[in-house]
Formats: sequence, structure tokens, C-alpha cells
Amino acid sequence: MQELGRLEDLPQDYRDDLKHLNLVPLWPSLRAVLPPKVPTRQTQPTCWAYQDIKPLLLKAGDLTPIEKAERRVLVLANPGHGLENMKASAAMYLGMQLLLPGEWAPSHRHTPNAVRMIVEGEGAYTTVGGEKCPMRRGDLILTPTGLWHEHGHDGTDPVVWLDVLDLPLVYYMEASYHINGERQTVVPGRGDQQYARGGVVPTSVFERSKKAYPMLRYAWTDAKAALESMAADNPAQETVQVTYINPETGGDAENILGFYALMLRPGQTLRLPARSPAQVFHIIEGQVQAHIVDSTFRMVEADTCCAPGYEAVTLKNLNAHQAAFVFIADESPLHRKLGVYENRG
Ligand code: 1HN
Repeated sequence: MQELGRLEDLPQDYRDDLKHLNLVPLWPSLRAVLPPKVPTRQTQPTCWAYQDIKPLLLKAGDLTPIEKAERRVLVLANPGHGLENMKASAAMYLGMQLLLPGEWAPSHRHTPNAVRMIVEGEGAYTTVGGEKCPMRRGDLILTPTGLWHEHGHDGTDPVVWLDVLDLPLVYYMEASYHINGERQTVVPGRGDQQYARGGVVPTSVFERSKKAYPMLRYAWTDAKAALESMAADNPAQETVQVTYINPETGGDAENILGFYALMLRPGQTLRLPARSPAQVFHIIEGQVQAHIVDSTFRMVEADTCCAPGYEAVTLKNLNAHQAAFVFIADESPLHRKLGVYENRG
């Protein structure tokens, strides 16, 4: 490939003239912004063990009262992006949030979309757009763009969840902001009850739901049952996976990031193809080895790792007798909408 001219090849007075006029020559940077065949990725395969996070998160509970934090979170930051940038990948933010019994994380709404994957503890709830969603291990709760949300805890033990947001993308777009609000009034009509079974949705005689996000809580008991029934129905099916969708549209649950639950059969090794979106893997149940580029991570319940896009990932269920369950978040909806989605096999 043709070597392109460097900045240093240009006379200093010419470079000074350009700079003075806010002009930049393209050719010295062209290969950097448009590399051959595969994009440059700052996302490094990175694993965060819950065993390491939990004591530090509980310590944050002692060190920083909820009033001083609003959201008490330790961010899972990818060193490839620079820790201070708080990115797991180019478009994904990950954080582990702690809420202690009796605490209250006040109502706000913001432009980035969020979801919460409940990791540990009983008795907490989040109210989203007036809908009170109980938080139980493995549940997925949406707080899509613009919806009011607040967290409370009536239980007796600490509750921890994993937040996944498209904050890095929305911030990069210079479109990230929040508004604080009053405590919400809980209103009747819970999406997780209305849409509790796949395949059948509430009949609306006059029109479909007016809610852009009719389902906000996806109970783990239901997602797990769907995976187990799929696996039992077709023992030859290699990829036993479900997608969290909007039950009214059939489309992705949120606009930018995609969410999935994967079951690995006892002892199964599954190769996920190289696709353009970056991915996050969080173990809901079981022991899983993840092989990503040059890294091999041995993961147990509540551990989280991320993989750059354009790389195949191999997951292995390390337990020969029990299924493993993995929550996956990825950038597929974003890549598809922008027309850059690729599956390279
Ligand atoms: C947020 O609103 C929450 O509501 C958690 O729990 C993490 C990270 C960045 C921006 C907003 C929450 C967040 C966040």
C-alpha cells in the first residue's frame, strides 16, 4: 500500500499557516481514521470479577452516603479507552450500583438509555415512568431515554445491579443531559404483567399501546423458562438464545444497545461469529470460560467481561452437569441503524 505523506514532510511555515486558519491536511491522518480492512479498536478484552468489585462497592456504602452520590456506582472502565472516559466499549458504559436498605436514589430522567441487570439482593425496586418494578436476581429492567426513574429499597440486605448505558455514544454526540424530578406517583398497569407471555399481547380494540416502551421489566424466571424450553425442544440447536424485545413492535427493547440471554448446555463450547458490534457478557448462573482475542477469562456468577467488535468469541460452560446462563449486551441496534453492521462469520 502506498505510503502517504507525513506532517513532518510539509514546511513549517505552511503548517503554521494552516493551523492559524483552523485547517488540517487530511493525508497524514488518513490511514489512522480509515485503516485497511479492520477498524482500529480501543476496546480491550477486559474482565471484572464480582468478587473484586463487591468489597469495594460495600466500602463505598460506608464512605459515601447516597445523598453525596445520587447513584453509588463503581464504573467498569476499559483501560483501552482510558479509565477516566468510563467506557466498556465505544458505545457502552457499565457500572455496578449499590443501594443499601432504606436508601433512596432520587428521580431523574436523561437522554442516554439505561438497563439494569440485577445481580444480588432482595427488596429493592425501581420506578420507571410511574411503573414500580421489583428487582430480583437476573431481572432486566429498562429505563429508556427520557423516562423518569428512581430507586428504593425496603429490604434488609444490600442490593447490587449492573447498569448498562449507551452513555459514551450519547455523550460523544453532545446529546447527554439530565433533569431532576419529584418523587413519582406509582400508576397501575405494569408491562411485565400485561406482556407476561410471549406470543400473546394485550388486545387493544381501538389502537396499540401508546407507550413507546410497553414492557420495562423482564423477569429472569420468564427468560430462563423460555431458554430451558427452547433447549429441551431441540437438543440439536447449538445457539440457545433469546432477545429482549419490545413486545408491541417486535423490535429491539431499546434503540441503541441490544440485550440477550444465552443458555450454554452442560459442557457446551459455543463459538460466536465475528460481528462488527462490541459485546458485554455477564454471568447470571454457572461457570463460563470466555476466549476473546488473546485473553481467556474464567468467569463465575456475577462476573462481567467485554469483547471488541469484529472478533469471534468462544464461550465454554465449565460445568459438565449444569447449564450456564449469560446476559449479553451489544451494539447491534446501533450498527444496524447506521448501516455498518457486519457478520464476518
Ligand atoms: C443513571 O441515571 C443511573 O439512574 C445509573 O441508576 C448510572 C450512569 C451515568 C449516567 C446516569 C441510575 C448512570 C446514570
